[in-house]
Amino acid sequence: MTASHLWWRDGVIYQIYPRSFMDSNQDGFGDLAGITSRLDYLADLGVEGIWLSPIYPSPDADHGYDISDYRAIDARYGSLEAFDHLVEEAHCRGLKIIMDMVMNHTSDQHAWFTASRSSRDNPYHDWYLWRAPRPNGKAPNNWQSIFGGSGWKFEPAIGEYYFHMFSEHQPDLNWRNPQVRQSMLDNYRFWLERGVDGFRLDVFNACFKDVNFTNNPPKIGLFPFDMQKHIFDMDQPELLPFLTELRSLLDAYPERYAVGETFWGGPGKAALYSGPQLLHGTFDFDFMASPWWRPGKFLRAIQQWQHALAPEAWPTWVLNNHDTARSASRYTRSEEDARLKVMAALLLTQRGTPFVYYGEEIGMRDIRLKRHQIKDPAGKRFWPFYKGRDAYRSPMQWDDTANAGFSPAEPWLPVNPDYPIRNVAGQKCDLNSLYYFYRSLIQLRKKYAALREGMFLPLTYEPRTLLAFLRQTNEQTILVALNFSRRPNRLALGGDLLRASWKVLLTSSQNTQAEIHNGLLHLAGSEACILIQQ
Ligand code: TEU
Repeated sequence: MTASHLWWRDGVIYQIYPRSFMDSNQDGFGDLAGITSRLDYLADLGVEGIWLSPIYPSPDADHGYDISDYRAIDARYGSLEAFDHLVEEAHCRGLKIIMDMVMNHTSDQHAWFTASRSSRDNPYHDWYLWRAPRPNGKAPNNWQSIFGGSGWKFEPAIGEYYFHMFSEHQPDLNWRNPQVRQSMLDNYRFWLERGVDGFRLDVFNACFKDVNFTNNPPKIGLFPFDMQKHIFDMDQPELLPFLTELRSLLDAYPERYAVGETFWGGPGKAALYSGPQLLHGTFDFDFMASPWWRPGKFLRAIQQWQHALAPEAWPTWVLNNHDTARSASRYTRSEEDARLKVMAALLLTQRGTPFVYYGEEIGMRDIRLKRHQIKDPAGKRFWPFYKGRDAYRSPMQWDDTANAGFSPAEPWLPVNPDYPIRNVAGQKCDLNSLYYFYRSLIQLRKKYAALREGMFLPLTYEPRTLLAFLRQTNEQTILVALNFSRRPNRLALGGDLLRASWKVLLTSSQNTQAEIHNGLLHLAGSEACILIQQ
């Protein structure tokens, strides 16, 4: 790699949900040795970074997002030695490792909280958000838990309530206590010293709360959490200096990276926290949240995100993660992958860092679960109105052997029954597969600077069926044309674009019609086509 190449800026990052990726010790639960055994697959796909959802010890009230020890590995995943081995093997292949850091809350089983809840005099008591009841005995204010109900839980032995923005087993830390900040920075240092290359920061902008615990004002919404303006329980001004401090720590090591999961907000909010002295990147979920198969929605999300970011900030692009229905299930109802190729081309030709969620590259669909199969606490609580997030966390489909080659034992969540026809091994044998399309797109990004750093220039405004744009540097012009319709479509080229001569770099269609006749670029139904000006 050249010195000007930065893995987190120029490469693609792949998210692994570790318990579902690969099981090496035959207990039906994915582990670190399993991930290590599949690094060649990831290197061959062409990604450059791997983000691991939490692998720390956890009682699993929220599947690892409730951490009980920030400096160890949960025994179900392996050990610190297995982790060091994974990092070493990843680095040998030019792959970087990103840890998930949950700072807003810990598990209620964390030693800090056990001490904190033991008595009001304990030195750790102030590490969490404890408040006396109101005179009528009720919760201190109207703040809610996003997992349902009041965010306050009464602790009779203490005579106080503690706050939890997520489940009651995830108490929120008191970020105004300097020892909390220092301990968390020390946790980062621990992993940096172990060779970790970056961090994904879970709901980082919820860390500080209003110092006076002021009630949030009401607003119209569907769920109680949605029926408040979250002015006082997140996004406090004290967050920015902390992010700067964290950035200085990261910058003391070469090429380290931090990407923040902006909680509850659109591009404007996400943009506040990314920049040269802040986080390297933040997520804007409007791109992912576009619920309809409408090119105009995607174009607007792209433009709003670009517009919100300062020129020196670097965007991220996400279509899938462990909290949201898979794009394959959002945009298709069958086993047909044509639309998924259009989405892949959209994701991987943006200016910014694309994130790919495990299985997205083979078009994994959500699984269907019966009530007794639900594992996600949020799903258990809200069934049948909300079935939780298990559906998009099912085991990776490696091949057509038992349990999709994920494990010989019964997996912790069911494998999608479509695995005999949808798996990595099968798609690797088919040059027209979605897998090959992702791989080819990633290769194109590596080869053409315009796709990584070029300007984004839309060619279609208010698009209804066809989204087209240029990616352009001084030396290269690349045209991306995405036909959102199942019918053939045409893009009118004018001026310089018409006079130029174009070569097709990649198309998703076996019946491609990507030819220019009389100023019109012809596309087959659902064709995604990438051309370069010669
Ligand atoms: O997600 C925060 C978040 O926005 C989700 O809780 C979202 O509101 C929810 O999934 C909708 O169903 C992060 C993690 O990605 C998530 O897995 C954790 O549950 C959560 O934080 C708490 O740590």
